[in-house]
Amino acid sequence: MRPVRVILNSKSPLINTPAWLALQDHFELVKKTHMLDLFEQDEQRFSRYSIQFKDMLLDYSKNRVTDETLGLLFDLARQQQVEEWRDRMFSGEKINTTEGRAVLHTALRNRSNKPVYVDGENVMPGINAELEKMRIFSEKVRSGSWKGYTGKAISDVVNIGIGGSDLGPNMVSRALSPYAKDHFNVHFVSTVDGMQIQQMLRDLNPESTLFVVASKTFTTQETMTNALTAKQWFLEHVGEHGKSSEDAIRRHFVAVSTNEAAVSGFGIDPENMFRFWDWVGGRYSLWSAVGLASILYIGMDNFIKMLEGAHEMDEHFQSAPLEKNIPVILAMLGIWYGNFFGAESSAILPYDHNLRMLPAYLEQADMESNGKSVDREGRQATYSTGKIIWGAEGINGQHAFYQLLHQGTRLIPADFIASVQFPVCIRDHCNILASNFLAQTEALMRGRTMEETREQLREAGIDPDEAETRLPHMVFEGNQPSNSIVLKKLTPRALGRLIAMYEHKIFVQGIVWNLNSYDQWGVELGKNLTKNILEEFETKRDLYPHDSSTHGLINWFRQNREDLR
Ligand code: G6Q
Repeated sequence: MRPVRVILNSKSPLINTPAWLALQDHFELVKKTHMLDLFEQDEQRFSRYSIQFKDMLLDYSKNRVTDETLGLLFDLARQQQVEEWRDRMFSGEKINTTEGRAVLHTALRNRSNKPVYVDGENVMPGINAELEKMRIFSEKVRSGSWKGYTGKAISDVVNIGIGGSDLGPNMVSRALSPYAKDHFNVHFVSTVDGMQIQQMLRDLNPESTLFVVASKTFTTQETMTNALTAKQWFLEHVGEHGKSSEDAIRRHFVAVSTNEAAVSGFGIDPENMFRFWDWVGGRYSLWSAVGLASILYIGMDNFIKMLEGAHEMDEHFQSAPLEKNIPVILAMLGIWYGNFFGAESSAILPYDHNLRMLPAYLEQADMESNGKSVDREGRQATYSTGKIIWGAEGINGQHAFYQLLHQGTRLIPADFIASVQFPVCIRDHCNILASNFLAQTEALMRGRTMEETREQLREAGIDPDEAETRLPHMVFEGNQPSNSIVLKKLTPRALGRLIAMYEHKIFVQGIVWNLNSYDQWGVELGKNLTKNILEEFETKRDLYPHDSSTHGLINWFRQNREDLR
């Protein structure tokens, strides 16, 4: 018999705490309440359960909550010391205990410039110096005064990175594309599937392409492989022109990293390295030099506006009472559904084409942060933690998966995100998009009763017998919760606020569940086993024991690829 793999001597006490038990009791009383009744009982429900913050409106009235529910949820937040932990994070305390690190992405956008200390050192001068270095560099590139190895200006930036070193700047670049410079493109390479980089390089001119190799560690397998492929491609072209490769690399390769030795080892001049710090987690790094590709695309002034927007949300999060605190409200609603209703997932549904990457970005931000089953003290979490986050551009989803939201058996709370003013408003596109956005949350909440459906079928002239057969299939239970997050316009500032709002929501949930949201040990094991299998492929030998499934799969690759035999 194999030894027990994990020994967790103790269990996290959360579900036996007073605030949790009170919510459990309350849930039993209200779990069947329909939101439509709550709206009918209270004409002020929208104004009482919505908050305007700057240009953003959060309407959380379409949730299965009453004042009592919210009160109990805030009691839980207080019991779990959300405010105390929040202050510890902002002050630079090492709350990422398993890695011994502070969690200070908020310092990167600390536009007040008030000192923030880590190990007795104020981190603000370093942050400001790096911002200044990025401003100077990005202005040179964007103005065309930074020349490539044949004297051409840069027209294309390729960010080579993965995970936190890809999703953030990628999402920001898409979101703020209306602010980009004309005839200036940004591309993102992340997967080690050579298809992606090959297709991209085929369309690029090495004389006017700048590569940003973004990797906190500068050891990530996928990124370093892509960076070497890009370098090789580039040097082949430089060779054709008979230019010095060292000078050419200096003009076309820059690095974003915390690892200077590895950057130099790769052949990138440390002068061309943009730094950040171990207290910036990968999935929280878009505010740091990891944002360089997006800065080159949208310009430093717009990037600073995004930082300002995020800082505004930081200030709101730090100062608003829990009852009026947007990230806290969103977090506690998520806990209500996840831990009491048993909702397993939560959807992110932007009605704004430029926010199409937001679901992918938030999948990482949320699931890598709170996908944990052990609490901060190493005890087993006996309650659900991070929910499955998923989503897509809402209007496309309507024609694909919304059926399940409307009539499926699962409860899936959703965030509907829209902008009121669009950068492009051709003919009636804007009104159609906005109407769909509004109608979907209404339909999810309201549903359609048996009587209403019967009446509609009668009005449509359907034969009564046929109508009775169809009836059960056409009824909508409704009572599906949603938040509407409406931006006046998707500006850099608004985007900054939006992302910071989600970061703090994730933080609050992590605190309530007593997790360390800032480590990610769960990504290690697969990486280690990859090394073993890669070695077996390269040496064409069986070096490590595997289960019969993995062994069989390895052999299937070998049988079907001559070079592996
Ligand atoms: C983020 C994760 C992960 C990380 C990537 C890339 O929080 O740690 O997504 O960003 O693995 O790591 P490097 O930046 O070190 O290449």
